[in-house]
Amino acid sequence: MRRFVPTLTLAALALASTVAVAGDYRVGGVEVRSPWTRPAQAGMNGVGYLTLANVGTKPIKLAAVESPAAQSVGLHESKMTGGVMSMRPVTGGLTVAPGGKVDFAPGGYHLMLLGLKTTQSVGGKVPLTLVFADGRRMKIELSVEAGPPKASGASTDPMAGMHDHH
Ligand SMILES: [Cu+2]
Repeated sequence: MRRFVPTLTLAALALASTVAVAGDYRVGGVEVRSPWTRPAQAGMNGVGYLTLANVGTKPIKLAAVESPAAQSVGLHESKMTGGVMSMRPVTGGLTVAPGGKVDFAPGGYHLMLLGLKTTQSVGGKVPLTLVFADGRRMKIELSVEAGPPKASGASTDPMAGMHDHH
């Protein structure tokens, strides 16, 4: 039995190295960082944010997003045009080049959770499946937060300042 010990140790190390930070996900060349969403009532729409990074050697293309917690999930992009914020669906998927990343963040790309089936409260989790063009499916969870989980100097979120006292 003694010869199995090194194998187990290596397996444990390999497992540890794939988990960068709590709440982050990595499958193959795809890394999802800081997935989060805001509190919202059942029946309302929710908004999901995360960073999608390509740490592999081939382009990845996010084709669709599914969630058992919503009627449907859309890929949206917010744009400021003439002082008015509007959003539109992203059609044809979203491609991330090797070494690149796309930030889903307030004021830009976001996941629109249409018709929430249950109320999202702070501290809760919202399950989500990212579906890639090559058929790969990646299950993640958005953590329900009152504001962006990481302080960022150049936040475009008008609500961000209201949560600074946390
Ligand atoms: Cu939207």
